[in-house]
Amino acid sequence: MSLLHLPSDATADQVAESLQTHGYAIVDELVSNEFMDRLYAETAPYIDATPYGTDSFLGQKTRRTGALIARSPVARELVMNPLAIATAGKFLAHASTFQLHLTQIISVEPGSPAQPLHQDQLAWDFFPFPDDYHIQCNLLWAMSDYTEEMGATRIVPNSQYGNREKTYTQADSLPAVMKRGSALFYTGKVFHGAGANVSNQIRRAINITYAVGWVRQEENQYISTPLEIARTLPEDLLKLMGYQTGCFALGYMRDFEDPMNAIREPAERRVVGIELTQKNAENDQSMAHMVAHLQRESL
Ligand SMILES: O=C(O)CCC(=O)C(=O)O
Ligand SMILES: [Fe+2]
Repeated sequence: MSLLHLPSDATADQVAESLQTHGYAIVDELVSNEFMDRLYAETAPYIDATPYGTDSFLGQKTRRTGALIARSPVARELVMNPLAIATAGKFLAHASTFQLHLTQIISVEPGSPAQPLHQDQLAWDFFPFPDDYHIQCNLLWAMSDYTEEMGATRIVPNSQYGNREKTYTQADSLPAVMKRGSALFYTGKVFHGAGANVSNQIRRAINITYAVGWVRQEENQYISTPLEIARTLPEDLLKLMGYQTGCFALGYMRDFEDPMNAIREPAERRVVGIELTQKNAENDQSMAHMVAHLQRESL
């Protein structure tokens, strides 16, 4: 048995459907080798300088290199990949907004044992999110080929619902074998983990994850990306990094201002508030969500 694959022209609907049903989707060769060459060229000095993990979860022969918005313009392109963004938008549409949760190159080096199987959503202090509330849409983009021997990420198919009492072993999991440039999409609920690397090559992936806008981000984007760099970035990327309210009022600055004011002081300060919310509802998903809620509650 092997995991399901979708072709590179798969639609966001297909990927979101597979996430909903199976907890994962592998999209083959979504970006080119040449793209991954450029990503590696930009990030190699940081990867080389990254220490190994300090425990068996992070991997004592695994390097995790972050701050990729600040460090790599090519990584920014991947964060904004149209299929990733459209899928996250659909899959997390029950929330007012979604945001970037982390950017991390994971280099699993030869001799690295398998990572314990886990659900990524446990990062929020082990809170038992209900089965029908998805909190994350995650991607691991293969920067090297992904073979079982090299430590391809292992997925426990269909493990995302009704599993509170269950424990899984490596034998329940299957390797996400894929070519360089392919993307493994997976939910915050599905059990998975890096495989053991029994080869003599490095297994490398870039983990880019998105979460609903009301939770704390795992990688602190405001500290990881210095303001001088943030000021050079496009607005859609900045919003995704957290320079927008996560839902009504969450994340405002100073006197109820839009956090984008920290990046670009506009002639007229943008503020957040219900009236403004109603005015902006047509072009802003977060605002539209809030207005619908206010109407339901007749506030
Ligand atoms: O590197 C991998 O294959 C998976 C890593 C992972 O699941 C994690 O660090 O949470
Ligand atoms: Fe994980």
